[in-house]
Amino acid sequence: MQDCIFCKIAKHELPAKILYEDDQVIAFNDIDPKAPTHLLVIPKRHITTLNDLEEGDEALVGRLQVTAAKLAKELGFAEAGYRVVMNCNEDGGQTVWHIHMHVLAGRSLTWPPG
Ligand code: DGP
Repeated sequence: MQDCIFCKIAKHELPAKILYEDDQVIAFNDIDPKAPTHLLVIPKRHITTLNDLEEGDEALVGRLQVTAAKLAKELGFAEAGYRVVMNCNEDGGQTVWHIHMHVLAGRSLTWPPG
């Protein structure tokens, strides 16, 4: 997608603090962190919302979660704990139209979220 900022980050056309990358996913620091650690894990392929996932995307979605778990261990917050969130559409709070997994850590997170 030509105007998608996350596609541009995935293609290294926009700067981001990249923490992990493979052929299918990339993880980088959120530009507007809501916790001491706030990462985004995204598929490199453009998928606009969670509603656009299709049969066959199961492994890709699993890879996002496995990447989050790997980073949690590598960055040292796995044991203390963290939260994974994926927002979908306006009521879900989505503002960037390329699916992404938020990984929040580094403080005690309240529940329920606002
Ligand atoms: P959401 O509201 O769930 O769509 O989350 C979008 C997140 O993306 C939000 O926490 C801020 C982050 N974000 C928006 N633009 C950029 C950017 O250009 N670079 C980075 N690293 N993060 C961005």
